[in-house]
Amino acid sequence: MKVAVVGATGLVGTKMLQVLAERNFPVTELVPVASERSVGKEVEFKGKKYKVVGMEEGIAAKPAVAIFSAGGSTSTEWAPKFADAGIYVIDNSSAWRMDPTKKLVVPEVNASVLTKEDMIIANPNCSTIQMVVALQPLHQRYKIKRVVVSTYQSVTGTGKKAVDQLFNERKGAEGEMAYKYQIDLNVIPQIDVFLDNGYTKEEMKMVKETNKIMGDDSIRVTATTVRIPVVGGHSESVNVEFANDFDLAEVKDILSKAPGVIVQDDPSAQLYPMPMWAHEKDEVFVGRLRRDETQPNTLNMWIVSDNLRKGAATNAVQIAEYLQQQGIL
Ligand code: A2P
Ligand code: 11C
Repeated sequence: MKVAVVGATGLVGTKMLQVLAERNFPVTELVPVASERSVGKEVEFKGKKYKVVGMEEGIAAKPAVAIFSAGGSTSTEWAPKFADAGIYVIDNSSAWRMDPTKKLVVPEVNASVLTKEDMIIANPNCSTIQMVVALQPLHQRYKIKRVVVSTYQSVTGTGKKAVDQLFNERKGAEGEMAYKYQIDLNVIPQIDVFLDNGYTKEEMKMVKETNKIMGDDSIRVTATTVRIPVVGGHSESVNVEFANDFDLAEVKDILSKAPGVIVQDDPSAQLYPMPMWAHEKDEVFVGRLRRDETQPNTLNMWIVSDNLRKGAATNAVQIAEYLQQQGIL
């Protein structure tokens, strides 16, 4: 299958190429697409070099599917043009996520909503993806009423410029600032811009996207999203109130059987998920499972995942795999 990766020179795009190769997605020809600045540059895929092309040429190449990670404005402008040419688009930007005519998909949770009519499919935000993968199996059993989440997010979520800022600061070197403030030896309680309600855009993405993916607007979500000087993955402290009571051993059992989840939870061995271990893995790691003793039917948990993989590239490739399994691609 001919596959285009739009934004192939970026941090997520590069990860897309890696994940497509690792998972042996049946790519017969790769079409790497980026901005005019990168046209003619080469990217490597499965030991072969491919020349980067521009948007028009990407469409003219007629790939079966195009996986976009080139920012919201690029997706807004170009995804419909690819779709009009009969190319399925899996879009990692926030451009189409809340559009009621587009599906927002985490395969472990709601792949079944997809049909062959869905030419533009939205890939959710990284911090939402890892949370819903862990919440969905518990929601099915105990019904979630309310979620309170605080995140500890990797600088890789911002892009290469932020990774450079962190390591420049660590070396004491001058460089461009991705954030308004120093990130090394600091914690920044702001991800993306502030909205009128005093929350950041990232926080409201976690609220709205969770309801849409889980198909249940009755789940109340409140979020505080925070940038920390870490690479490798996002971590989340999640407090979940259920309608029904739960048994902690059963919670562990449900999560350990849930698709895409690995339970790492053994206080006696000081075992819990950490970004250091989640880095370069495709799964969502869950631990620190314990009852919230301040109110009934409430669980505390700690969720970690590689934001560039399950939070972006892996989830997008899994959507493509699903389309292929269904004979849509
Ligand atoms: P380029 O490398 O040519 O700028 P990141 O999120 O790591 O910054 O990567 C963004 C990706 O999106 C890059 O591959 C970038 O290409 C691509 N991109 C940015 N703007 C455009 C655009 N207007 N058209 C096509 N690709 C774009
Ligand atoms: C971050 N979650 O960690 C952001 C990055 O909507 O896809 C991804 C933004 C998005 O900064």
